[in-house]
Amino acid sequence: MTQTSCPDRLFLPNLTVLDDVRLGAQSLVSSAADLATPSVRIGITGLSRAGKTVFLTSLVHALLHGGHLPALQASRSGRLIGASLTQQPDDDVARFALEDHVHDLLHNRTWPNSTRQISELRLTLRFEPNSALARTLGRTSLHLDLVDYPGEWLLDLPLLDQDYETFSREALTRARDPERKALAQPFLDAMRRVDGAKALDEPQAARLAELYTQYLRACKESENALSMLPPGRFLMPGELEGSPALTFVPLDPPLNGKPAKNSLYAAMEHRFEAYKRVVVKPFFINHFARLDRQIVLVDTLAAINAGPSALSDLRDALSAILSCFKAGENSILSKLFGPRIDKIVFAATKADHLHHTQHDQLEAVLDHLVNDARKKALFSGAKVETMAIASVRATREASAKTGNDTIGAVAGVPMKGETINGQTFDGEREVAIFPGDLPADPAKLMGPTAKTYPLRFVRFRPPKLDTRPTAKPGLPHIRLDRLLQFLLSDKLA
Ligand SMILES: Nc1nc2c(ncn2[C@@H]2O[C@H](COP(=O)(O)OP(=O)(O)OP(=O)(O)O)[C@@H](O)[C@H]2O)c(=O)[nH]1
Ligand SMILES: [Mg+2]
Repeated sequence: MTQTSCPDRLFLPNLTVLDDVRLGAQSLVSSAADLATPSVRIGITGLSRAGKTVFLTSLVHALLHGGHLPALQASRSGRLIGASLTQQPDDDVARFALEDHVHDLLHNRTWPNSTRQISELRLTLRFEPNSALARTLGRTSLHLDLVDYPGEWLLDLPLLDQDYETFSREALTRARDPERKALAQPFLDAMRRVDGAKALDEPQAARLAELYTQYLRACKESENALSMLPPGRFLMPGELEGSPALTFVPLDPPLNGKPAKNSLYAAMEHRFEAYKRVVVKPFFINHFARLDRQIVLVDTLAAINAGPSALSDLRDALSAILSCFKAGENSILSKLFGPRIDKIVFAATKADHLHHTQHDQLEAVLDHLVNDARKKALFSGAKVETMAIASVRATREASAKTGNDTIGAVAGVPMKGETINGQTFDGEREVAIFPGDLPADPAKLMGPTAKTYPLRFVRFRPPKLDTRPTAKPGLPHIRLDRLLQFLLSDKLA
């Protein structure tokens, strides 16, 4: 595990003074509510398929059902008395479908589908405080507010700080990158055939948007597992399915100065600004600007497996996203005028795909990935920790002898249809897999001389639970308790 603290600095995306006042007012309201039962709003941040929904399900399930959490001091010492689901703070947000996800994991042994809309859950913990002051004040409960959303939408947050010209330049540079060019070609060809200075032609704009969406989808599905794919609603539109808000694309700036108001370029610029104002900003203000603590889940293994370009793409995406959050130590003033995120955990998810002897290397790769953001001081004095976790441990460890050496393997039931070395699995049979070794130096995975370290990697089914009365309750996991200890120990003191 690696701990860091960064120099003090405040980061805000492009919000107006009015937005800040609104946020300050929201903070005042929650500060007043704090006097009764304090609440911690925890952001579960992660790109699509990073493991947010599984994480949230497993975490809440463990706290509700007295799961095995020995590294969480309050749980180990018996001070954590219980947990219950209580009325969520926002009436206009769907409730997280906890029961459905638990049922799928436990009884069907299937993973949840990709998340299509935002949802929320409030979990109230009851505990016996350590400190005499907390006991005197009767501080014996803590609300945890947790939000789940489609990972693609996260990629929209960096747009808040961009104008249309910057968005277009960056998006088109990426589209022309050798890694992406073949996938972007139909869109780039169509774009070359239009003149942004000419009058808007609605079917033409719709066709361009369709080609642009197809390009983003192809990047997501490609073996390169690319991450930087804004605008997020193009891939996961939610309630905006078919809406004109999604009919804009990046365009090269017109050669002859500012185009006329009725031009294609001006229309695209207008729609981009509308998308930011109507879609991205409310999402940010309502769900992210009020976060107290943050868990950033990263599917590091998928990116390692896809190779150096996927890793550098992921690093850029993380850096861009993290620059949108306010981080730093909370003071009374900052609490009144918009609280900052004072603790961030970076977690490499799905660590159960590797033998535990490889977990340090996995953490080192994640550490390397977020180093860029750290150098830019994006964490601003917040306490930061990096760890390798599995929200639901789908494997057990095994070892195999090769000559005089013993190698660490993992055993589990690969999902139906998964293949490895030409062998296709039926979703029932357990197999042991030696996933391969990660390099001791993560720099070998990224940078100009980097190479791909392919792992033998299959998706495992969720585990079959031990139903004997002596079995530990809850879903098996790796370091979920350590993560909670880092995140909540002070709140449960
Ligand atoms: N073995 C293992 N697989 C996991 C774990 N967590 C997630 N997965 C796998 O990763 C996939 C994605 O997990 P989700 O929790 O749905 O990811 P998400 O971040 O919510 O994705 P979106 O909803 O698309 O944004 C799952 O379908 C599983 O295949 C884990 O702890 N162990
Ligand atoms: Mg999800």
